[in-house]
Amino acid sequence: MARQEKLYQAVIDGNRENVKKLVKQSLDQNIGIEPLLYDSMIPAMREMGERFSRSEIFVPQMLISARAMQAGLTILGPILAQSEREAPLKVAIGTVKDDLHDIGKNLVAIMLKGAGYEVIDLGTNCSIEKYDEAVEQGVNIIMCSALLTTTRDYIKKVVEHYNDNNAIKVIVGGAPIDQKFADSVGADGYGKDANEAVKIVEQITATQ
Ligand code: B12
Repeated sequence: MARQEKLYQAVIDGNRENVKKLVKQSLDQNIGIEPLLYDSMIPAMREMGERFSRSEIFVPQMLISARAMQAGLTILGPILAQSEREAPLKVAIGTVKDDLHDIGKNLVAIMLKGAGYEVIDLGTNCSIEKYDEAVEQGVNIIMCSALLTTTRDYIKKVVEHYNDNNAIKVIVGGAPIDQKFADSVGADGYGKDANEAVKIVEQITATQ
């Protein structure tokens, strides 16, 4: 599927209204949600990150694009989250301590809801205590998102915290995380995107 140039540009420009309009238009034209996300909206966020790295833009521009992206997700979310499953299995997801990035986490949460899971969204800046609160509510899959190389090390602490409890599985993801990192900290699973996140949760719940 080709990139929807106008949508891509609207996310880059941080034009919320245009993003919403173009997402609605694309859905009316039966363009699938996944191509919209993976060929247009996510690449636009990646491009913003690259411009930031080259000091061509600064935090406010990244933030404005992020808000436009979130505006698009408010339309796509409810469609993606429709599910038929009757007795949902519970998972908890949060962005780790000191990290405020939440678009990827939100997307993973939406896709999991769509796959029939009950998702406890712990938000951003999640400490171990917050994950523990979810465990107290009966969750046994903890999902950690990290977007900064400085915060991903907190994932190691979360994994170590649950090391002695075989019933709790920790799944990790986010831009600076890969399978090698996940293996090195002893995580139970890794997903490079929201689709893989759902697959790994399905694999783990199938064996529980
Ligand atoms: C938008 C953005 C922001 C926004 C965030 C708004 C928000 N509400 O999220 C704002 C402006 C606040 C921001 C702030 C900062 N940011 Co920023 N930001 C980005 C940007 C451009 C896009 C991130 C994004 O939303 N991508 C789109 C989503 C859909 O992708 P994703 O998050 O990777 O998620 C996917 C997968 O990773 C995976 N996934 C994600 N989580 C999980 C979890 C699990 C369990 C699984 C299985 C999978 C999974 O599935 C998702 C869907 O496919 C990135 C660039 C980039 N390439 O990532 C920089 C980037 C992450 N930011 C960066 C930096 C440096 C910062 C700041 C430190 C800047 C500053 N000087 O203040 C601050 C830090 C604030 C903090 N304490 O968190 C750097 C990080 C560099 C590094 N190596 O650590 C990046 C890479 C930009 C760059 N190239 O330099 N940022």
